[in-house]
Amino acid sequence: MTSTLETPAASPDASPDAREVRVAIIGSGFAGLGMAIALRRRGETDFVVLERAGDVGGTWRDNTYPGAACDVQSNLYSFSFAPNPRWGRSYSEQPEIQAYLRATADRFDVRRHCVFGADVTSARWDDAARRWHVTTTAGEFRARVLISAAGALADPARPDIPGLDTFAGTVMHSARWEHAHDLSGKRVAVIGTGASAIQVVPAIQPIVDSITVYQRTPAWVVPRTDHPVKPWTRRLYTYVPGLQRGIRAFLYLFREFLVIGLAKNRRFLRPVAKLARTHLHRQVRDPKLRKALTPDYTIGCKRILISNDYFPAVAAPNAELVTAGIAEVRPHSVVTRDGVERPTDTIVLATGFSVTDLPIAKRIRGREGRSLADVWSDGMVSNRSAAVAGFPNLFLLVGPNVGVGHTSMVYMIESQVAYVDDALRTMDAEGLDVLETTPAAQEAWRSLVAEKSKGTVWLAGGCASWYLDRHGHNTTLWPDFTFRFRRLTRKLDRENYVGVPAGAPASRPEVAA
Ligand code: N01
Repeated sequence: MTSTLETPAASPDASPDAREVRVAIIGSGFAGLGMAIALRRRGETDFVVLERAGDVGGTWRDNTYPGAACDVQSNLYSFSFAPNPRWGRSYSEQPEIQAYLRATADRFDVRRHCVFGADVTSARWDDAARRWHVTTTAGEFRARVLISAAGALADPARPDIPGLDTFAGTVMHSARWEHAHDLSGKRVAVIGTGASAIQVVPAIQPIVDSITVYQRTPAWVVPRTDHPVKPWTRRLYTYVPGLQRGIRAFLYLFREFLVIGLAKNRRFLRPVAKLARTHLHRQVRDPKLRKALTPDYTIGCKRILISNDYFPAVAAPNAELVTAGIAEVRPHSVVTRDGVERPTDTIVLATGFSVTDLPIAKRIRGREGRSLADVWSDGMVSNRSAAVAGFPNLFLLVGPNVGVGHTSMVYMIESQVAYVDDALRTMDAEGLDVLETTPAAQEAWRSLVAEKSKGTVWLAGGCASWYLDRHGHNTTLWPDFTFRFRRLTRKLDRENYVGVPAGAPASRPEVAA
């Protein structure tokens, strides 16, 4: 991105030491790296990636719990422009995905743009200077454009269980695993039965003294068709890259069929539910345990999980599934609502992430000092999941309504990166200082998402999930085929933005009626 624009005067409170950049990207997970690579690939070098940790990788860097792996096939769960013919398994484990992200960052030479240890504590739009002032734990930055790629699965959610803080043993969240803590011989409580829990439980059950799984809602689980990739297949992928691309396309289409059941007509989910019921029936003999593990909501309402070893681990002699609900935690035990107290040495919180109340939203302040969290107090809204009225020159990756449960999030990220990149190129081409979406566009996108969400399994499937906010609205998932999202975000919808040319007086989008 080249620019001939004059740099406006700094506002009085701007730090003279702040580093000036065209673009600041928050986060270096799949989204932040994808954006950084897109900029590099077209020759842009005036940008930073602000990363709070010491390495790239985002959620794949942080989630190192035993058993951490992807439940989307490796051939699909990777950047389209950076296929990896050397995947070791059909479904990759965390270390391999993290190694892939590190290698991809190096290959496209974006690591030099990363500022590690830079936790963004505040980002504030300065209307006079037409800049974002970004304060981080590694210094201050002034950026024309701010791109938040902080992710939805970034900040662990700690459950509000009475007495949890009084526990004398170790409490760790699945996303902040303490590897130095030896679990062998310990009495371990695992709270939660989501995607993380069903990977942790079978990985630690063989080594612990006892494992108690505290289940609030049972999950639908289908078989995992994981296997090592044979060396000759890897050679084929290397020498015939079209083959891997073909398999990727097949996997993409195959998974997209699920959307018919999830979002269009729930009847099409029946075969999937039958598969899951048969899987449970085969793996769990005890009728009481089987009943406790049987969901009472429509499959797909929560993420469909895949595992071959979760049910056997829960049915193991040293395991217990507890459904009574946790009343309180005491210094050496967990007490359930039925009054039973179970002595406990370690508590694993597999309780997910803050998704509908993204912590980064409290730190980003747009016009008039309002934070994204304030603006989103009645639910996250955006235009095309990427821009918010009142927040000029801010773009969001992995923000509202881009989540997918049935396929690779990387596909959605690449759609978003292309859209934001088009916005940046439009600013260049038109010599714009400011680009801001309109409230009307935001309202239109909200209505479109609400309309598409009607009757979907996420709203009508009879479960409570983190896909819905506290008002019961779907503000996290894209409720349609992912290729439709790509079509709608292929190019910047310029008509839905107000642009302010360099040197022109400010103008702001009309407030929607
Ligand atoms: O978190 P979750 P997760 N008392 O929110 C329970 C991705 N992911 O870390 O269902 C008792 O899904 C809660 O119960 P309930 C993927 O996108 C991907 O497992 O709300 N229980 C639930 O069982 C996934 O969707 C992979 O009734 C409490 C669990 O904790 C996302 O991460 C692997 C509780 C939380 O489940 C999050 O998954 C792993 C309380 N107070 C994760 N609070 C891949 O393979 C919460 N729970 C790609």
